[in-house]
Amino acid sequence: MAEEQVSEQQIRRRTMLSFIGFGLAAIVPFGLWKWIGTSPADAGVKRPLRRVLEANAGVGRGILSPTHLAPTFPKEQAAANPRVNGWDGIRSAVPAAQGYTVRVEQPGKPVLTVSLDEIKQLPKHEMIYEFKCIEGWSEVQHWGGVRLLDFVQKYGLGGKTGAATPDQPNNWYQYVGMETPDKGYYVGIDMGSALHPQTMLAYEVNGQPITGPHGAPLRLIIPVKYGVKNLKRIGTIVFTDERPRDFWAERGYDYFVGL
Ligand SMILES: Nc1nc2c(c(=O)[nH]1)N[C@H]1C(S)=C(S)[C@@H](COP(=O)(O)O)O[C@H]1N2
Ligand SMILES: [Mo]
Repeated sequence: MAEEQVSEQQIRRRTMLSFIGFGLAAIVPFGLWKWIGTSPADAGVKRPLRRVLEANAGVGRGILSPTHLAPTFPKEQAAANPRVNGWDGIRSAVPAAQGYTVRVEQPGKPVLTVSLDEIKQLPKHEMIYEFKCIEGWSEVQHWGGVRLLDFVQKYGLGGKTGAATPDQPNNWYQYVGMETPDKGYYVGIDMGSALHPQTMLAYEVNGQPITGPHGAPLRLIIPVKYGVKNLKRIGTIVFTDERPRDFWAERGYDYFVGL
């Protein structure tokens, strides 16, 4: 099936799911609504509502599969000067690409240090897709780097025994957490989304090394999530079953912010 047809079908499916969501919202009895209103808040969101958000994230995960790919575009459509948004964790001097290392942690394993040069040994992928910020803008952008999936395979990461593979979810750690070197920005991502074939450790934008404001020398590009999860300037990567802290979830946004 052509890629365009696939995405249209998925859009229809998702539209249907949101209608079901609205339909359910419409029949929530008033008593229940009052109960929601009087229950304690969790990160600024009433607890029953937070449960709904998390259930929705579950629905999202169900739809997510390696066959669900974000649409891609020809190079000519990519923004020449991609928009910049968000400076948390990247206000200090831009680290040099030369000699840059990422710290990788996993329970019961010694800390692993991987250099950018080593990461660049993995197969390079380029991707032109529509980056979406939760604040209401989107832009077709051109990123280059390696698949996070290839990275976990190469270094035997993400699984309770060995590397996490897409077909063995029972072996996965549930989350990957990422932080900037100064810990000023941090995200948590469910493993299914992390292992998606379009999720990338990116070191290039428009065929050139990533610039400071876009997260030099290495950032996360994850098309199945809104911009907030696309952490710039990766310092640490952690695989864990404990939900990693997340900068914007702590400020009231949905934890999963899936697309
Ligand atoms: N370190 C860091 N990464 C970040 C942010 C940030 O403030 N600090 N903002 C996020 C948000 S909200 C968006 S929309 C994207 C924007 O990426 P860009 O500046 O390359 O467009 O980065 C994400 N990653
Ligand atoms: Mo954003």
